[in-house]
Amino acid sequence: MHPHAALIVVDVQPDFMPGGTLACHEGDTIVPGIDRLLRQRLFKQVVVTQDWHPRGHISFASTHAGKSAFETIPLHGHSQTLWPDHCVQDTPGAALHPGIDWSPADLILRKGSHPAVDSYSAFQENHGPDGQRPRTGLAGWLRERGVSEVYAVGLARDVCVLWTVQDALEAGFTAHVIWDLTRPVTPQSDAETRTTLQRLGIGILDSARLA
Ligand code: VGL
Ligand code: ZN
Repeated sequence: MHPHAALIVVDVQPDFMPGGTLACHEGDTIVPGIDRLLRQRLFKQVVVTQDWHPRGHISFASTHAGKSAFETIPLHGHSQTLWPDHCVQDTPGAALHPGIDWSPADLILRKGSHPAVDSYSAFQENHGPDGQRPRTGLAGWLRERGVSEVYAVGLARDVCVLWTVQDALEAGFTAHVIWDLTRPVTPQSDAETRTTLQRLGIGILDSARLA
């Protein structure tokens, strides 16, 4: 159906759902739709990302004495938002969500494992101590499999989904967000997210328009 397209399913994990430690607004409502989309087998490749932090990760507010979640600190020359502890390796909140049949996944990419560097995007980590953003290798992996176009779904719309499609574009892919299968961590961010995507030429579409 989409012979040169990959689907990237970003961070659909219990900690990002209502009741989780870093809940996205209505995050659970996208689970059935993503499951349905995976069953349709519309994409040449399916990549799934999994936020996967060690205990005491640099992005956790609890790691920094006197700091609260959602404050920002300077880190490696850039601004880092501090989050509640989330997606700690091998905890139930870090699992791939049990409401989805993950068997169509060709690649499960874990990110955020470096203790001192955060990682929002599937393509590159955030800035590290040397000021660089290390590549995950995903661009090469996709290219070697004939992919030129990516579609992103998952969480959070305003963080990891947004960073993933921006980096996809920069890596030379055509990029789209399947908007109805994403939810934000900050609901008030939606207008700004849309504007950013439109300005960059990243497509915004609904899942109903795919099949
Ligand atoms: C995410 C904040 C911290 C995300 C991950 O998946 O959007 N947001 N870690
Ligand atoms: Zn994280």
